[in-house]
Amino acid sequence: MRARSTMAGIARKAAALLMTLLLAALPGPAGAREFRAADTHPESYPTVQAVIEMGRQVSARSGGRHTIRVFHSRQLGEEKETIEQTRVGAIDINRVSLAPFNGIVPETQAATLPFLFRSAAHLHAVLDGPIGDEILAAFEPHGFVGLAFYDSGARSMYNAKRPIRSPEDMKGLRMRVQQSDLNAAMMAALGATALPLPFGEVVTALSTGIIDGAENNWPSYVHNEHFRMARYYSLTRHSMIPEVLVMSKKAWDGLPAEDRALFRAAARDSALHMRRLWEEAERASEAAARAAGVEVVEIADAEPFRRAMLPVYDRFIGDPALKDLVRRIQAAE
Ligand code: GTR
Repeated sequence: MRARSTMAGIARKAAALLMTLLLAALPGPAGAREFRAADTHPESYPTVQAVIEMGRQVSARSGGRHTIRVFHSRQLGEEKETIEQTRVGAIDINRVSLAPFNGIVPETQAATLPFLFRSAAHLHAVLDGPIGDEILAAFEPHGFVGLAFYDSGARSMYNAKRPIRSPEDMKGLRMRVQQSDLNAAMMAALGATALPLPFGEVVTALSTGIIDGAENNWPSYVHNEHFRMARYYSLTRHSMIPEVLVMSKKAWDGLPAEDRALFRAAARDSALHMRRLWEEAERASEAAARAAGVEVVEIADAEPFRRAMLPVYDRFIGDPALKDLVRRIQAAE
């Protein structure tokens, strides 16, 4: 009797094991999978937190079928490299600045121009409306699906040498720029030497003196430790380059329509979540820099900077369709 029940127990266990193995060998329900997302910033940064939030939403809305794993702190590489990896499908989701996309998606140049957006309200009005959708759609022929924009505030000049008050103060400074020809030209137009470098190399380049300074928003300057070496932060607020969240077209094409809608909605919701985090991050980073003794230089009149940078409009926005895009951005209320 006992022997028989032991045999039955073993048979039951073997059947259960067989079932587990069979299930593991089968594809998950409707293409369930983990999506790999890249970000250059550290975990605490608002963009990283926003993609983590998007992942929560995607899991909840897909009944746990899909998850997003965020590789922050450039674990998957610098922005230019992660963009290429996203194009070939090795990375599924990428949160990057529009600037490193300038050479790939021409329309991104329009939103990268200096002194284009007048305020955060103007930027939101443009990006939340049809112009924003048009720029997002422009990614598709190049192997990406534009999902949403994230805020990035205003970028200002900082350096280790001297307070910058006017374009004359920029002369001869070696300034790092994002890897975008437009940004290099913008910096050169001010008389500085523009050095395009990956973001992750800025800290070392500052501490070894390869560069004198760079330009960025408050949170990037503080969260990435640039403020420890570059002690002068001048509020030029010369550009407001949006961040973009893209999905690899390869990953997108593998999704059924209802999952695509789910990813789009979760991305857009994460952008709103990000906006709240962003305002707080800007405030906190500025306060941290000031508390650490950074000399913050108010620029009473940014007009000389604007005038000096203006030639980049004609140089990069020659194409009539791009000209029209810029005109519509400027005209938006
Ligand atoms: C930051 C942006 C990063 C990166 C960086 C840079 O503002 O969030 O994605 O592009 O600027 O200057 O390289």
